Amino acid sequence: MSSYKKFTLGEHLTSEQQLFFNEHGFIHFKNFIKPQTVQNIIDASKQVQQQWLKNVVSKVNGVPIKYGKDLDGSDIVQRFAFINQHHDLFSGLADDPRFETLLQLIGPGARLGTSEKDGMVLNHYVNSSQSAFTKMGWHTDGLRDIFHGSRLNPMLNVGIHLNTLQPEHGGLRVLPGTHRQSLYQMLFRKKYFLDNNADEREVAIIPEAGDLTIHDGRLWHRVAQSTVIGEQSRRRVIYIPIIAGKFEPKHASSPTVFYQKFAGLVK
Ligand SMILES: O=C(O)CCC(=O)C(=O)O
Ligand SMILES: [Fe+2]
Repeated sequence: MSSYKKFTLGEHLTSEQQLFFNEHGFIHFKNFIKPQTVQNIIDASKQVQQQWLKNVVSKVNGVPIKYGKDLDGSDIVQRFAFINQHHDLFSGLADDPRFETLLQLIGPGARLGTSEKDGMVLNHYVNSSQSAFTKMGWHTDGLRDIFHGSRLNPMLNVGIHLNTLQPEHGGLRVLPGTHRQSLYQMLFRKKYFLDNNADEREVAIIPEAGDLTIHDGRLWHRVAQSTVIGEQSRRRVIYIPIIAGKFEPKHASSPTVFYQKFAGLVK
C-alpha cells in the first residue's frame, strides 16, 4: 500500500469508510475545512502564542508546552496543548457537528476529548537548525494509557491539516494495520520515539490544507523530517482525540505524567 483512497465526509460514515478504517487503522477525508478557515486558525494560534510567550506559560493542565525558534530567530510555540480552552475559534472548531459523525468509528460512549488527555493540540513544525520540532519518532498514541496505569481505552486521534504537503516536506507516516496487533507488538515493535527510520511498509499521509485524517490510538506512526529547510518545511496540524471509556478531565492542577518527559526526546 503506497498510495491509498481518500474520502469525502458526508452526514454519515459509509460502510466503505468504516471498513477501510477497520482494516487499515487510519482514514483520510478531503476538504474538511475551507482555506479561509485554515487561515483564521493560523491567525488565532498566533494570538494564543503571543499570550503564552508574554505570560511564560510552561504547562497547561499539567501538559508541558513546547517552545522553539522560527526561521527568523523569534520565539514560537511549537506544541500547544488544550488550545481549545484558550481561544473561541478553537472551542468553536471543536463544536463542529461533523465530529458527531466521526464518533461512530469507536461506538457507544465516544466523545471528543476537549478536556481530557492533551485536549486539542496544535503542532507547528519547521525545519531549521534553530527549530526545536522537526520530526517525531515511531510511537503509538495509546501507550500513554498504559503509562497512566489504566486499561487501554479505545482512542482515535483526529488530525486537521493546515498545510498542503508533498512527500519531501515530511509529515505523518503510518504503518497500516498495526492497530490490530498484540500488546507485545504495541510495546516493542519499535523503540518508542527513538527510532526515526523509514519502514518499507510505511504509508505517507500527504494532505492538502483543510484535510482531516483519523488514526487509531494503537496504530504505529511517526512524523518524518522535511528534506527541505526553511519556509517550505513549515507544517501545522491540529489533533483532537476521540475517547471512549472513563471520563478523566484535566484541570489547572493536574500533574505532569511520566510519559510527557519523553517530549524532551523529540526534535
Ligand atoms: O504531527 C503529526 O502529524 C503527528 C503528531 C503525533 O503523532 C503526536 O503528537 O502524537
Ligand atoms: Fe502520535
